[in-house]
Amino acid sequence: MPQLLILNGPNLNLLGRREPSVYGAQTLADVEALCRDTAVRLGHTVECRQSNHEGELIDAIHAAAAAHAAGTLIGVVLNAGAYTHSSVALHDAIKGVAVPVVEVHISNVHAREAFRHHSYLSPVAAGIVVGFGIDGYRLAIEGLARRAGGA
Ligand code: CA2
Repeated sequence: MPQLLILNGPNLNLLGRREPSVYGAQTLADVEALCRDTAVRLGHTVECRQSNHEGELIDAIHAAAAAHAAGTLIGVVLNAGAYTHSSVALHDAIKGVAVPVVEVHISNVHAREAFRHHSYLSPVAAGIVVGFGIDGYRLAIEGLARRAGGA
């Protein structure tokens, strides 16, 4: 497995196609290109995945944890989309493993509807980046690289 896993959750495949005033005009492909460029600049390899299914996100975190335990993966950048606000299962998955997971949100969830203010993931995340647009993914990757001692 590559050294960084970028994991995007439900509906993030729709980025750039609707609600540009909230999420910007850039697509998921643009997000993934930004992540690849950032990782390469820092000397890391990266895998980008997107799933609309909670169980697939959990499986990906388990696989990342195994790679981290084997010393090949430094961390996960996770935008869990709306599962952020609902998923005890994702909370448990992250809590149960040692791999650092950085929670990212493109929008400032705290400036939006009240139901977006609570995150089940924040208490078990290694760090949180919120409201910087897609640049938040770059910041999260830089944070993980620095945490791993490589940048
Ligand atoms: O701000 C973020 O990154 C979010 O994680 C995006 C989620 C939302 O449920 C979270 O509260 C905050 C939504 C995913 C993207 O949904 C789209 C829907 C239509 C068009 C474009 C994106």
